[in-house]
This record gives sequence, C-alpha cells and structure tokens, in this order.
Amino acid sequence: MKRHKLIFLSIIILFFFGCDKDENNPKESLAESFLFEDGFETQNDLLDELFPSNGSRWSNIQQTNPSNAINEISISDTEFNEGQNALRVLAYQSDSDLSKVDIEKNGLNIISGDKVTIKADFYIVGTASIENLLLIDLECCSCWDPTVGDNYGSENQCPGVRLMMSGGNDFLSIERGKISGTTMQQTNFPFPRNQWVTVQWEMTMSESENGFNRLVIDGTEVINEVGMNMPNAEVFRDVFLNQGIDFTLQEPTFYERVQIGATANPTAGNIELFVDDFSIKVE
Ligand SMILES: [Ca+2]
Repeated sequence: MKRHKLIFLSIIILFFFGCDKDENNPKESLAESFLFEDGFETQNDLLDELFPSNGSRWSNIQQTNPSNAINEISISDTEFNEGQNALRVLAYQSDSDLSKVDIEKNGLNIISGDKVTIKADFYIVGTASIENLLLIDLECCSCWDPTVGDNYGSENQCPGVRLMMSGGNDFLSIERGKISGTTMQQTNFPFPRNQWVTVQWEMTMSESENGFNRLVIDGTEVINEVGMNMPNAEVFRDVFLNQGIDFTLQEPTFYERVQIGATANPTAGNIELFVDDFSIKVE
C-alpha cells in the first residue's frame, strides 16, 4: 500500500512539475510577483491619508526646499485623471539647495533579473523649458559603501536610475548617471503639457549590459534599448578608485525604493505638476 501511495504521489508531483515545464517560462510562474498601485484617492483630501499606519500605501515624503521658499505637496480634488484625487506638487526653483518634493514607497526588493513595470499619469503645468527635471527615481541606498559615507557628495549616496527631462527641454529620457551610465535619450517625442500624459517605464534589471529598458509615453514607444540599469560592483570600484577611494558595493544589491513627483528640480523655474494612477509591478 505504502509503495502504491508513494508512486501515486510521485505521479502527482511529476504532473504538476510537468505542467510548469509546459509554460513558456517556468521560473516566472514560480516567482513571487509584487504589485503596488495607488491613485491618491482620499476621503477628506488629506495628504495624511496616503500614509496609513499599516504601511499599505506610501512610506514618506521627500522634501528639500530652496533657501527662500517652501515647496508644496497636497491632494488635489480639482485636477485628476482617475477617481477624484491626484497628488499635486510645487517645487520652487533651486538655489544653493537642490529643490525636491515627491512621495516615496520603500520596502521594495528589486533584484537583477526582475521585470519591473512602473506606470503613472503626469500633468505638468506650463510651457517653459523643463530640462533636467526628474520625475521618477528607483534607488538603492543600502548598496552604498558605509565606510565611504558622504565623501562623494550626499546627493549620490542612493545609486539608481531615473526619468529625466532632456534633449534641451522636455524629452523624457532614462538617466543613469548615479550608476555611471550614460543617459538613454530621445528627441522624437516632446512631453505634452497642461494635459494628462501616461508614462510607462519597463525594465528587465541587470548590472551588466544585457538589461532591458523601454519607455512609452501616451502609447508611443520612445526608448527601447539594452543596457545596464543596476549598480555594478566593478564599475563602482573602478570609478571610485580613480579618485583614490576604496568602494565596495554592498551585496545583495537591490532597489528598495521608488520616488515620484519633482524628485529634483534643477530647471530655471518653479515646477507645478500632478501625479495620478501610479503602479509598480515586479515579476
Ligand atoms: Ca486618482
């Protein structure tokens, strides 16, 4: 009897594994996937509602004010693209301090090989040049070498990839400076202003050149390039060695947080923008 049961069990196990093998990518079907979605909906238009104590929504606000103004972040009930609310940010022009105001979700665990899709709607007010404005940052602060500290400038201590306006004005591009990569640029599709625009950023994560990077604006693919999109231990070691600094990228290397809003405003003016219908999917 026992032996029969074992054989029966084995057949069942084989059957299930067999099913997995029949799929195109058995690894993908077994891997845990992560999805965080937030449309900035609230009961009373209060920013606090985005930070419930159970951690199910956002983690915190990142805000750096220029010396003579205070940036703003709030819930809008007049401009939105989904539901009845959106996030509004107003980042004043930078001076000696780099002006920022954005919202952050942390606790992510994005590693090499993961397929990441970040999607959000933006409404950027005005038609002035917004060259160098940063909208989304994906970062790993935990991978920074703690013994190096801020000798290299505190601004760079969270390596990662970002979406940045480029090409002389408002051509949204994939910026990789903080991982010592070049910017993946496009100058075919200016960012529409004073209207809602859907941005989709897809990546297959890699610390080598075989990473995948795709950017879609309002359904138009503007970037589709292979290339590194995670910090590479060897690259970091070499870059820092050039400055006489001994740097060890911390392992395991993973992106732990995403920020969205005016994650930095190095433009020549004040930036008012709205964000709605955010999602990040990790497969
Ligand atoms: Ca909404």
